[in-house]
Amino acid sequence: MGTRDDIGRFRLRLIGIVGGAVVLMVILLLLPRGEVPLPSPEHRVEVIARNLAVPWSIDMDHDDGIIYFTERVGRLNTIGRDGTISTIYSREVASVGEGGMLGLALDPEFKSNGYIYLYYTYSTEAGLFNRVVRLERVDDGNYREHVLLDGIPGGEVHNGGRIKFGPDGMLYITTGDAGKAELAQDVNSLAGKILRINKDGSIPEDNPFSNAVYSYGHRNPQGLAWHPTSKNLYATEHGPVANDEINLIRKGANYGWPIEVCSKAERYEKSILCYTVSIAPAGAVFADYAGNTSLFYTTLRGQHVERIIFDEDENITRIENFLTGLGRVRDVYASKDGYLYIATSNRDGRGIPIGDDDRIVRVRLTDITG
Ligand SMILES: [Ca+2]
Repeated sequence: MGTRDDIGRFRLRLIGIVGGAVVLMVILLLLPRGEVPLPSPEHRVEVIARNLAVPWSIDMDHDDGIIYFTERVGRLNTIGRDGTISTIYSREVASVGEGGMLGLALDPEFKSNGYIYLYYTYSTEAGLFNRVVRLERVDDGNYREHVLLDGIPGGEVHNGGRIKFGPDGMLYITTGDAGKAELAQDVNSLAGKILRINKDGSIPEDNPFSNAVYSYGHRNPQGLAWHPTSKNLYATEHGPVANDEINLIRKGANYGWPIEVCSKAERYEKSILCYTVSIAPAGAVFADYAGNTSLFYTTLRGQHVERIIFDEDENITRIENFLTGLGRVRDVYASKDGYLYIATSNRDGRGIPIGDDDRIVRVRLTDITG
């Protein structure tokens, strides 16, 4: 920071941003009030929630079609089948920097137990931390928190925050290095890891380090997805400046941070995809599209949804971009009835919110045309 070149670049960037904002405002002024441009019309994007405060995770109860999503400020909401949005739970969180109410997962047996899992940042005198809790419905209709995993190092940046149930029925959790890069290499720290716990919070017997750690050497992973056939786990990860990674996650493996990025050295897991121009990949999901099993993931800096098409041996055959025009996008969810649900992230402090940002939109997979 601080060299003349940096300042020059910063000014150029600023001119670019301001110029872009002016063009955008002119476009907005030409539109009917309240309307915001959507991605190119052939995608048939439908806005299902608007004026949100950084929606971070989406999940769905497939039995009744109700969508659940978090807002980073500390709210858990539902979208009913009639489109009604309700806040069903809220709590104080440390919504500072990249922290706040982040991950969300419904129990695999949600229909019978109604359990909802959350990952959020909180503040104590000792600093910022993250924890994973299970919400249980109590008699008066409110929710009670049952803490499953606590004391995950937090920070103003790099809180990870994605939680998802794997095909093994266990809960996987991405954590960031909390701004303390060296913690990622310490297998006794919960920072900079992909964690795995049983759904009651206990440690699975076959975890590699007798604690919650499943893989290590991560900087700030924010997306998890399992291949539907092989059950292989893939994760997205934000790199420093560039070097964002898509990784195939193996139990006990070291992904290199902060010693290596996009690991060129033998002793670290090599990313399956390394971005030398940063896209900041976040939420991820597998879905079938045009006859191919594909890994979809949102990109914050890239401002689109990206898709990797694999062959039968899970080698990458093609990479495609979709859905530019929404701004920053944080999470993507694939419903069983063939839609992708996508949450924007333009009010996260790094975007340029317009109109009714943030939004959750959906697009039918068959309507995505490239
Ligand atoms: Ca790495």
